[in-house]
Amino acid sequence: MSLRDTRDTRDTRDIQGIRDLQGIRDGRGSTGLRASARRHRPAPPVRPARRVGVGLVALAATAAALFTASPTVSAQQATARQPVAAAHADADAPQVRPLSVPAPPEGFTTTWADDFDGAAGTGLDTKVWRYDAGPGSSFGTGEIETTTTSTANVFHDGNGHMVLKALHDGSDPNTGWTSGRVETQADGFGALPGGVVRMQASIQQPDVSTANGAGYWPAFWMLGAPLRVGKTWPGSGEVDILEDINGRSSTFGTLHCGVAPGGSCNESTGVGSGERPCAGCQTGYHTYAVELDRSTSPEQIRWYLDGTNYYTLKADQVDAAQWADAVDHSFFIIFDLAIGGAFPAAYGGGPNAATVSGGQLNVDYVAVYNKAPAGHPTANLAQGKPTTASSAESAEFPASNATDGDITTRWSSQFSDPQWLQVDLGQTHTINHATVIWEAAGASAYQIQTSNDGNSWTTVYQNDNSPADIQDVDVNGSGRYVRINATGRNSQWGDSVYEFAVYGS
Ligand SMILES: [Ca+2]
Repeated sequence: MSLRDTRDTRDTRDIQGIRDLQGIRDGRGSTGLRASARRHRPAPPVRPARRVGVGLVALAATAAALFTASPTVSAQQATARQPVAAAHADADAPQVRPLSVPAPPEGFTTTWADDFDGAAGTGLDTKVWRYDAGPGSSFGTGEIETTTTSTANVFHDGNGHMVLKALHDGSDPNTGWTSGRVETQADGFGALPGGVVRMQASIQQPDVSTANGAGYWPAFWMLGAPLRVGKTWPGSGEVDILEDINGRSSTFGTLHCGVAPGGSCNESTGVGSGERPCAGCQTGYHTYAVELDRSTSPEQIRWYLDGTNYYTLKADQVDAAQWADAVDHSFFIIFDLAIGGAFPAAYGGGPNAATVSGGQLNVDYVAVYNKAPAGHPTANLAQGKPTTASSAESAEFPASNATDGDITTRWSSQFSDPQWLQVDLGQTHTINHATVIWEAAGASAYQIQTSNDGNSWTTVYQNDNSPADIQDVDVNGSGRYVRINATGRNSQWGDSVYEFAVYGS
């Protein structure tokens, strides 16, 4: 396990969310609303970088996956995933030592993963994970637990799993619950135009039944990164990869988009698979995944259980603009174990006297895999090259983070215009393609420019209306130096770039 100590911590803009509570349950059982509730919390102070690293598999070189064409996958890699799912499906041995994060599916490369290999009883690495702690009532979903940072509720089990544990105190089933909710600090997980991204986790749902699990609501899901800079839910997008309620041995896959209520995603229900059987999912580990596929026309989202594609949603099933706003950008990943709320209630459940304390959402690993667009160039001339910038928000967000090949680290400028990020390629190159993975806090207007001397610049690409955080463009130029020259921002924050890749010869 390589330890990543360069992972950036989200800073003062930790929670820019909305607390607008659109938690109205509709008649047929909303799976939704979860996102409507980004809690307002006091902004934490900026912290110096901490070197904490438990359980993180940082597949270094991996962000290259975003930018490189499909690799040739060996037969060994292609088959490596199957034994993992099989092992986890063993209902008699749910606590078996997990295997490593699976090799990527054929044609994909691993972008990021965490296998939760921390010591027993330890909490999560807060440079990687953000605790979304506070009263569940603030999420707008009607849930009643309080999520905490306590290792009683969120911990590594020492056997390769992250555990979110719901605990009940007292005799009233409708009060006294604590549990866990965590989300990735990084929010740059997405697909290039023409590419595919797959989010996958191996999970054992809480080992409860319909007899003793009323009110339980585990979830593995993701929210559009624009939510973190003030875009509103559900327009900013939510993809629910796993939800279950009341110990029903089921899974639900859902997209939320557009406006609430109503809109083309039928909010606040969302559009999705509805209830699907998930046999053994309370007693063993199963693999839940979603693929956002931007290589097809129309684009698709596909949901998978143990490798089987059980539901597909196509972009033309919803409004085109609402799809683009919800899907065509980066995301961050969330795990939570709620108690009570609109979704369990819609299926006739809510915590009652028979609801047991101590149910656990166990996560073996979570991984993000990317497939590059067909024909995408592979040799990133900028990676690892000397990179400088006009400014940095702090020492935690240096210019070099934008060319380190790690999709979870980013450069961020001071909160003013203009700003630039410059790479010295070492010698003159012909440059014909560039990729910029902005954070949701990105430029609203920028140019890509080349130079032979680092002083006199030629614009080879210009975007004066750049709301998208994932940009992948052809350019035509040459030079030893290449830079992003940002002249306007799309948020109050700085210009923030996870990765800047340059291709040519
Ligand atoms: Ca980076």
